[in-house]
Amino acid sequence: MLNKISIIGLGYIGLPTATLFASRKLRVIGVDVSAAVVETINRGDIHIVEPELDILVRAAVGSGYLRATTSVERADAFVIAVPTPLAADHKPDLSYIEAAAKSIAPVLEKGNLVVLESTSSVGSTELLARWMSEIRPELSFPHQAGETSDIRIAHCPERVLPGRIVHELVANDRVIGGMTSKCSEAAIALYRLVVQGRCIVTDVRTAEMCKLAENSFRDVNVAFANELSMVCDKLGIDVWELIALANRHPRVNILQPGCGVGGHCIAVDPWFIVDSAPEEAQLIRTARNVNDAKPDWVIGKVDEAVTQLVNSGMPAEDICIACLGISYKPDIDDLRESPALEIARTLAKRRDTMVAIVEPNLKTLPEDLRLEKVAFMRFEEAILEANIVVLLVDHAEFKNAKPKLKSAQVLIDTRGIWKDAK
Ligand code: SAJ
Repeated sequence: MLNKISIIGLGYIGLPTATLFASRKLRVIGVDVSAAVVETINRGDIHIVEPELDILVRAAVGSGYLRATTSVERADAFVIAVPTPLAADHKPDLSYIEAAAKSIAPVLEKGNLVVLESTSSVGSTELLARWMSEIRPELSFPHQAGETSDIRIAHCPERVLPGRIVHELVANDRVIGGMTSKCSEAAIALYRLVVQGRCIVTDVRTAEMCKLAENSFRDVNVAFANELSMVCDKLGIDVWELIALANRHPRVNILQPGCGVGGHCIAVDPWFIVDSAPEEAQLIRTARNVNDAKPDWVIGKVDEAVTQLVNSGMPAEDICIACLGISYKPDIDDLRESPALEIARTLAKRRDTMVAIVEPNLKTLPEDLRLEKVAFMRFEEAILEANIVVLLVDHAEFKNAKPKLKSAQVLIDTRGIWKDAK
């Protein structure tokens, strides 16, 4: 019976997932290591920006079906949605999964289901089972007892797009990899409560690899667009016009170049494949390197513009560079692995010019950007002040603005949205 569900990790995936189960009138215990996050949620508020999430959290907490806490309690099913960042040398850091496993193990009871949703390197779900079994030797786990195990374990990677999480959590198909058939069946029973897409069963390692392959596919395709943008710049061709033309071919669909690839997923997950198969994953590694190099290329363009202005007689300290957008993609506040933030940070830390940062999705600048000669500005103000305008993120506010820049102002539009601004 699935009466009580525990979600471990109340971030971008865990919190919406918790509210979804709560909206189906299941008792949900959300667990997070941060007391501040727990307190915010129990007030019915949210600590992240995601469309519709505030309404869902308020309703879930208000109805009494969702409660947050810092310590794991007994439940029928546990869903782990903790981060899997990169450690040194681009290796997957599974320490959050290990900590989650070790916090769940003491409260496990016969018949419980544990689902790992966090994006994981191949083999992580089996490791999770081992970590828990070491703490609870009197219970049997699937790697020991197969179909007769006391505890069911499955991997069901989250595949939702930040900005559309609430919709995609319900609508997307789910890939479910149980460690045994019974594990898969138990996981399907859980997800069927909330998912309208199909729940498709596979083995646990294929489920892990499926998620990594999806994000690597996107990374490779964005790398192609980013490489094209640098080639076209060298050859004096408008890359956005080129892509629009090429995409008229019925079997071509080139993605959009930008200032780099960010986020906690696409900029991270391909390295998990490279780590597992370093000799074989040549294209995936190269794509990562192409995308990681794009911010430096943009900084090179800013440097060229600064040199031009200095050569025309303007003192460097009078030059104002406006960085428009620092989140990792449009219309969200998420700064994780953001190439735009990396560019703004590099320019800000030099302290030779002034830097104006515009980010409509943040209320204040991140701590390390609160520096002398760095200002957090409104869009209109920055456009007036700047000598060099660097459009980094295609936020709706910028897309809708359609500004007319003065002839002396330099525009570096990494997203190709201001064709008529100059
Ligand atoms: N980007 C471009 N050009 C494009 C598309 C994306 O430069 O044409 C950049 C974005 O600006 C951003 C980065 O790529 O910096 C990633 O953005 P995204 O919108 O492609 O993806 P994420 O990281 O927000 O979410 C991805 C999704 N994966 C796929 O689309 C295959 C999502 O479905 C996953 O659930 C999510 O990763 C995750 O959690 O793994």
